[in-house]
Amino acid sequence: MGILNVTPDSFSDGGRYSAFDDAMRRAEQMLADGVDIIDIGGESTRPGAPPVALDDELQRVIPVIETLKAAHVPLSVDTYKPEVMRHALAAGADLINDIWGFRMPGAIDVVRASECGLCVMHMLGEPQTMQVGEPNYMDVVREVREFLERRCAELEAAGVAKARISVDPGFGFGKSVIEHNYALLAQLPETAPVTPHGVAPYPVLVGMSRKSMLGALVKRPAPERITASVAAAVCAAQKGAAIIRVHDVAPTVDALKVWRAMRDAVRA
Ligand code: PT1
Repeated sequence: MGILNVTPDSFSDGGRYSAFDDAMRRAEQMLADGVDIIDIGGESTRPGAPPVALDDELQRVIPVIETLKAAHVPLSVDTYKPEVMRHALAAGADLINDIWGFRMPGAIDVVRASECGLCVMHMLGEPQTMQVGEPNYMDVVREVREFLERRCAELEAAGVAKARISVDPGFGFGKSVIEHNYALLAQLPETAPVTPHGVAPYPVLVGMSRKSMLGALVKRPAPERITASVAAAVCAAQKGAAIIRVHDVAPTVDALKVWRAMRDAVRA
């Protein structure tokens, strides 16, 4: 999944891709690099980022969806606002990626009336304040899984088919930079809900690209965390992640080709 920020304050590209034309150029490059899903976002949700007004978010995101429909690549929209979800789906979005896990009033009603895919993410607190002070858990892996279980149960009770849902532990969203994030990565399969029969019905989506959980280790600013991001992507793939949300599509696709060859190898 390639990240397409349509925001003037994007945390890792200095806002160079805020304009529609720049978003299109970046989308074309991602397509050439072998992206499978494009995730379009009109509001930055990194820690401390300011909220964006509904009309501004719509003006950023909708024209990009309408134009990229012609590329016939699955389109995801990164939003928690039910009104943005509704317009995005009407414009042809295939998947709604909600960092709030469809907790905003009206969000479930929008997606139940469609056949779109969903990404249900765990977040403790809210973007403005989630990294202020130390996030606290008794058992981060269990608490993330139980949250995702409750969200999926509510969505399914409202009529959203299980097969439409993916889940995301929400790296960097109310997690301590090292301890919580790396516990979640190390135990990635245990962050996803399972049925009473132990079947894992939900694909896991992860987003670690250029985040501070990498910066804290390699001590580099966000644009220089590409190698660390690729390493994190390979780790996540090995831990069973189905969808990996990244800024840097080309190096990630290369790295995952190597990982996949190993996975698929037969004893020679
Ligand atoms: C994510 C994600 C997202 N991350 C999904 N959607 C962001 N499904 C936006 C930092 O610590 O992981 N999953 N949409 C971006 N959010 C952050 C969070 C960016 C933390 C940076 C950090 O640096």
